[in-house]
Amino acid sequence: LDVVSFRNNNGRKRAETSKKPTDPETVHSDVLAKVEFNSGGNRGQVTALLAYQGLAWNLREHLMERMIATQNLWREKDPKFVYYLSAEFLMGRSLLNTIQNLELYEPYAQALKMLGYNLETLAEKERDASLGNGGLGRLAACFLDAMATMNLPGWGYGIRYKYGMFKQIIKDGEQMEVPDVWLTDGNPWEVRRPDVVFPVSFGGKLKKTVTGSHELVEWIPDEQVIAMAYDVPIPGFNTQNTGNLRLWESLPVNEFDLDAFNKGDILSAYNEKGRAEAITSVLYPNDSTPEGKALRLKQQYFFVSASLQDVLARFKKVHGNQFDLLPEKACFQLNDTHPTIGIAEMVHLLVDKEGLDWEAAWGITTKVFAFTNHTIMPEALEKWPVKVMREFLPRHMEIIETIDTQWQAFLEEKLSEMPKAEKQAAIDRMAIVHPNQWNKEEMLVNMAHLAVVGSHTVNGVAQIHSDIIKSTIFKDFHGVFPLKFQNKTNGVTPRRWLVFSNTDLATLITEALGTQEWMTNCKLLEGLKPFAEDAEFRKKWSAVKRKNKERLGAKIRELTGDDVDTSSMFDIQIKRIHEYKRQFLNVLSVIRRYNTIKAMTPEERKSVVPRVCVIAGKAASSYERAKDIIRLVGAVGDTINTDPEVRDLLRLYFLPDYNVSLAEVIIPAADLSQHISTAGTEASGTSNMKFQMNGSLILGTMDGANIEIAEEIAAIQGPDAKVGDGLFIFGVDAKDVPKLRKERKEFKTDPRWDEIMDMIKKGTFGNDKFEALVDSVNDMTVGNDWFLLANDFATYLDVQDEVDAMWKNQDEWVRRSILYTASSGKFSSDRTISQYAEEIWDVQPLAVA
Ligand code: CBF
Repeated sequence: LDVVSFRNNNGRKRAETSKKPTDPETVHSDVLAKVEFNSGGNRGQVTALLAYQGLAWNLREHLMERMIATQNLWREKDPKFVYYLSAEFLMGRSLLNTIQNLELYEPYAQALKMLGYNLETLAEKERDASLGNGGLGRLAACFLDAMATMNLPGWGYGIRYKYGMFKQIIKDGEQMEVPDVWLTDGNPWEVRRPDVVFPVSFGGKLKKTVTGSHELVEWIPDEQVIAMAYDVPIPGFNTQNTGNLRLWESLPVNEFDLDAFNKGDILSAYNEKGRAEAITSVLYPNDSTPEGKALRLKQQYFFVSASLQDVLARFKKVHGNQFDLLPEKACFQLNDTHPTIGIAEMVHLLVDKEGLDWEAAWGITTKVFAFTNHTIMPEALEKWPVKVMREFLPRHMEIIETIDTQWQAFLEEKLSEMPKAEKQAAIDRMAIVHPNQWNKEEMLVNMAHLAVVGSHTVNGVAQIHSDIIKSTIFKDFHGVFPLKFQNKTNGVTPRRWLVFSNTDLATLITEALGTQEWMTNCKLLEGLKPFAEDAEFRKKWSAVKRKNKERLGAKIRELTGDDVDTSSMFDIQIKRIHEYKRQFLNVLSVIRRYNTIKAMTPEERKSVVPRVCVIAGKAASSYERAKDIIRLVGAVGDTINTDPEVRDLLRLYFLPDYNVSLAEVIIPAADLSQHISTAGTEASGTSNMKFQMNGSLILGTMDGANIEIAEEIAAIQGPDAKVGDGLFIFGVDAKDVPKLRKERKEFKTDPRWDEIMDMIKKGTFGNDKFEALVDSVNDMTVGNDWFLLANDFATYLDVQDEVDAMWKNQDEWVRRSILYTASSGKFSSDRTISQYAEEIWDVQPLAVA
């Protein structure tokens, strides 16, 4: 690669390829060449789709060039790598992200103009790569961005789902799920790698041969598929380094059964192809809800097996069979329990394929895996029936049983001081294979327990969450291995979530700070603090917000047909629909607001703060209660938005098909954002961080990362500020939740609550009475209203009043908004990743010079 150096805007020395296309004419002719040669398109009639594809193919070439340079350097220096194993990568769109990461906006925008297109409009042609459900998948995408930007040797490994997260359509108020056919027009951002293929096996039986004291186990599978790699280059910002996301597609060993076809059995001729391709067909659309399908286990094993084989193949090219060096060269981060079968696969590969003895293999395995837990929702902690595991992965089931036996023997010794019964109870609680608590006949493999036992580090994703896992789901394990447990508070990439999606705010920040260095060193945002006191600056800050609100207003018009007043407060709650996230509570307060306005005289109404409330998010397809909530939002919205007495003061919209691209429009436009989960239930949350960066005030509970956001906002205000100052905080404390749940029967509901429940039950909103939803929070039995909506209702209404009062003081509101952005530096994924790199992975940056 022909490399030259130059100085960029920040005055820092940086390397650049000589091929960087900085003049629009070159870009224009390169794109036209792509249109012609890659797709046979006509230069004279470049359709929008072809223009987008031509541009993307052209950019991919630059990315590949950089990626190859990065890989060559890493191959030469042989540093330690991290492999981020994740069943989900919620990437969103790539076009603008790539152009802006490569700092090529001007030449590309101009080249497109020459083709008759506007870059932003064209960018909307791209379908989101929605290979994830929500927070966990988006976190993985932010981490890849940070790893590339920080020059860290590392790859992501996942699944190339043919159908990603379903498209949500709202029909007659109901969520309908439509397949996400994101690959129909091809995916110009990936490179198919028919040269990178591995076999992945399932089922069959074990053949054992004993020689002396050594038992050789041979797995004779009865099903095999081929994993083929697709590489997706990941641009870093302000660096040559380009990372890689390797996604696997499942293919049949034999495409077509000619025999069956010749016998006239045409459908059977495709059987093997159909079975193989099914493995990577669909992303399971569940977030923090259970999914026990065997196909999901096959998906998990499929991508993990291919990834480990791939890493070991590269390792062996350099180090032969010196596997004791593996921990110095590789760390595998398990993104939740989904890739945990990798622990058994590593033992299988080392023992059965490479001939290591068990002790050596197990020693290496426990030094290369690290595990992140992302939720304490018990139903999301995966447990596979032994029967299913044995059927599909007989050798792995046996390996897991051996791990469990040795683990329990270790515990016997470790806990030998304990009274016998107590010790046995502790061992049973920590067992990897244990009976199903609801059906003692059935044995389950507890994947979280396997992950804790097989990993050198276990981390939660926000301080409160990391503390909670140590005292709840992993309490016993923490007692045994206190040093294994860490916290790594999540972070989000400031490039996608501020610099590129809120370009006007980014420009204003750069002007104020006199440098764009904050884009890779977010702590510098603190320099905005004095500007919060500057009336001129506040005016500019508000003008940016207003422009972003107009952009969202146009989106609302496009999606609902309604115009909204952009001087109203934009009050937003966007996230997966789940009972613990309490969108229902939000709707209840909107109904309360509606009732209050209705009861006012026209004169009184003049003092009401106008609000446009927006809720968006998808419900898991089988989660009825969550779907009820969507219907209720729609029904209440229909009533309010068409009521002439109220519609100028209050609106409620459910925006369909929430995804990364929609979030990029919504977040910069928010005045207020709601993060109102029951304390102790949201592991971290990451949209709260994105809203904070974009200067949206936060209404929330002391839960997940809200707490650390509150700490940062307090810190920037000075030593006299208390945690919570500057935010709108309400709700019970996490530590009181168990007790309050037990006292549910004695709880006296607020009369305003009762009034609203009666309204819903009477059918005030549409034709529906939402019985099941209302019952889920009202029937005063222990265990009902599990997420304590009734308990938090009154303080929630009080804090909403505080929000209104603060809005009336716009100077103070905008001042706070600036302080939010100024204090958001901690929540850059660069900070999170540097902590993972130093404290878990032991991986050092290595940049292309
Ligand atoms: O850690 C990333 C996110 O993961 C979840 O979305 C998850 O799927 N378990 C959690 O619910 C979020 O709190 C968390 O921020």
